[in-house]
Amino acid sequence: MKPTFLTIVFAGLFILITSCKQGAKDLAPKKPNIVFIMSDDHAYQAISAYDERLIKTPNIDRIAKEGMLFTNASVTNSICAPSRAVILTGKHSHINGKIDNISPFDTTNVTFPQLLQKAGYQTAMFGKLHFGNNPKGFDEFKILPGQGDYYNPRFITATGDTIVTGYVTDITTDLTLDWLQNRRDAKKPFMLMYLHKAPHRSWMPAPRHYKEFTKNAYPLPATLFDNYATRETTAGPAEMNILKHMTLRYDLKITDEVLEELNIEEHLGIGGLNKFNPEQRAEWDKVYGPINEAFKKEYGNMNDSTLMVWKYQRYMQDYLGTIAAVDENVGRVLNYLDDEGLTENTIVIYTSDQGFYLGEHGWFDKRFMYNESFKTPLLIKWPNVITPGTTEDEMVQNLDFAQTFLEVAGVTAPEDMQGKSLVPLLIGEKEKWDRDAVYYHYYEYPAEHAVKRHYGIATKEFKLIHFYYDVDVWELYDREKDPQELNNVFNDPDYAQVVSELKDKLNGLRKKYKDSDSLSNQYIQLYKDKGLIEE
Ligand code: SGN
Ligand code: CA
Repeated sequence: MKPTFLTIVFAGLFILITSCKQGAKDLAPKKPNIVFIMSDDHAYQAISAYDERLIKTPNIDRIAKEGMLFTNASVTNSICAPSRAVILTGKHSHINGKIDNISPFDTTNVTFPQLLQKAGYQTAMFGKLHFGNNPKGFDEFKILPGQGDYYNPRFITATGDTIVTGYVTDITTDLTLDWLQNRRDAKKPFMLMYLHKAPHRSWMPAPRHYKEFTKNAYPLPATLFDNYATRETTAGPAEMNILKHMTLRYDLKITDEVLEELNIEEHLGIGGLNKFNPEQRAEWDKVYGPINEAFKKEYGNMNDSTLMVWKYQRYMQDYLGTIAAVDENVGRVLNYLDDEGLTENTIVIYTSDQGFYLGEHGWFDKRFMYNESFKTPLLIKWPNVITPGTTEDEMVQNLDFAQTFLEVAGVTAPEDMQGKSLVPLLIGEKEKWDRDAVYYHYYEYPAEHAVKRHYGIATKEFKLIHFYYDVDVWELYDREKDPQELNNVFNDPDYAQVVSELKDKLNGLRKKYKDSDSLSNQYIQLYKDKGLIEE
């Protein structure tokens, strides 16, 4: 933390505290608490503070209303566990080693919770981590194994596993509130990571929401029928098209009986449906039974385009239904902070591990550096510090959280962290923010969804991407003229100058962040060593 800022915030808090009639024991200035809320695959398009077309999220929006909405926040590698590793370490994937969902997280990495714990913070984590090993630096954790289940989920704790009956989003919140209520040490500041599984595939809402959401119809995205022209060898082969790759059974909850009657063969399993108890199953069938009946009648008359629209609507109903519970539960936590008098001295962050496609380019899933999966929602409130209702369009990344939280706590960040503290933006000293480009690198290929390895640079105006390994393709997007990224202008002579400048800038960023072709080759070799690709 820069001394001037430290002085201002702590002096402000000191005045605030001493001016209350609380008595001498509370006179010491308090470091702010941090509540880091993250959901899994929550697209910014599905938060009404960003976009009102799909769903109302009043509780999440409240964070922006009372704080700051970031309109240009992105991830460095759009996939779950790598994003979490970047957040915890403040280092790019190629440095922290967690390049994909497959490789284990190297627990010798230094993480910000360890440093906060050492500095006197009480720390806790609840919900989805997805590392395959337990988090370090936490006084308490209850985490889902792997992806976790929507219904009756199992949690891993330091003292063994426990299965809790009910709906995962509600339970993750119950565990969080139980910790705040019963084990929080009022003498210490705390840092809480409250991490939702929802709205991850296979999108199973709570009964109170699927009854309501399955009746809804949603506006179609403009690029639902994208034909991938100018991106034939990159976007084209990806296996995440709603029509072609989203499954009727696993994703859209059409039963085996109906599929059999219609002569449709599918290989993906039934997902979370086998986790129901009989009461939950009966409640589910009451709503999804009639959907199955209707599909059985209509299927024969569907063509590719009507089936695409039907699938998109079913997808949105379940995906958005899971978000309704996330929003309600975020409200429960915000209300708890209010009721306990904690709001004033608590920073609340809402974000997602990455963005997601809600039918844009015909897709679901993420992984690409294209807009909807590169951009991630970010809302932060910090009473008495952030001016309420501020919108911030600077390019920030998940890479920046570690250094931000360390600065807030007055802890010097290790030299080798690669992000930038967001504190200048939070306190309105925008002139101190000098970043004009961000770096991205995705690795998990060959793998599910077939998104090829790529790295790239984004400025506010342009995006330059290099796809490699089994292709050697460059793409350039003019983000201002072509925000939907439909037109790759890399070979357009009008952009030759832009390409040349951006390539230089990209090389500069790769040097700065210590990424290189030889490192990329090492990570390819890792796949060969593991037998994930052939020699
Ligand atoms: C699962 C999903 C994929 C998803 C990955 C990664 N398939 O494998 O659709 O891309 O997780 O998601 S599923 O059949 O198991 O649902 S991530 O958020 O964990 O990175
Ligand atoms: Ca995710």
